[in-house]
Amino acid sequence: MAFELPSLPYDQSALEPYVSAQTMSYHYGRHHAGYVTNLNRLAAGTEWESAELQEVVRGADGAILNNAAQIWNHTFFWRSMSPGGGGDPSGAMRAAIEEAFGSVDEFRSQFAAAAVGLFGSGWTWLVADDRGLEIMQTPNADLPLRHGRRALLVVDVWEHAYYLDYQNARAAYVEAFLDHLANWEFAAQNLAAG
Ligand code: MN3
Repeated sequence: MAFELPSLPYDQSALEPYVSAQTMSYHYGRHHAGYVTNLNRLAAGTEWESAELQEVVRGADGAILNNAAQIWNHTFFWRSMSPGGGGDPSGAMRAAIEEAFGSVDEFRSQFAAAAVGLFGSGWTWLVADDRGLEIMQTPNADLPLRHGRRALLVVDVWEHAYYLDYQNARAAYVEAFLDHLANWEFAAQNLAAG
């Protein structure tokens, strides 16, 4: 069975004005879709051709891994945002953040600094492992699953994620993510699933 592009959890204009429909049309419709096209081409005739995406992400390497990981990462990223999201988490999610970082404000400060400071292309994650919650940086297509950690929330800081809307101002994009987009309900579900 071919790898497929998962549908978006909302309309392409749903995150405006923080992420424009134009950005979504390129980011989802060209970049995310492109990774699916590439993976199907690269995996054809290999041991990965009929594998589940998660198995490919766990076990493959090289270009097959990179494209599979980017499919996984983007699918997780769309779900890490929601219309009317952002602001402070509540309930168990808030308690876990406060335990790990001292306060929600301190978490925001550390997360923003990490996302703004990541050199080049990559992802900034909130992850969980047996030590608790941490902020994790991954370059390019890399992801927490490859490092024994569980993803709770992610922001894509590749330039294609924000350049049409924010140009070089990555800090403004990250601030919009934290203030208006971060899907804390999704993060809480991922926390509870552990
Ligand atoms: Mn991207």
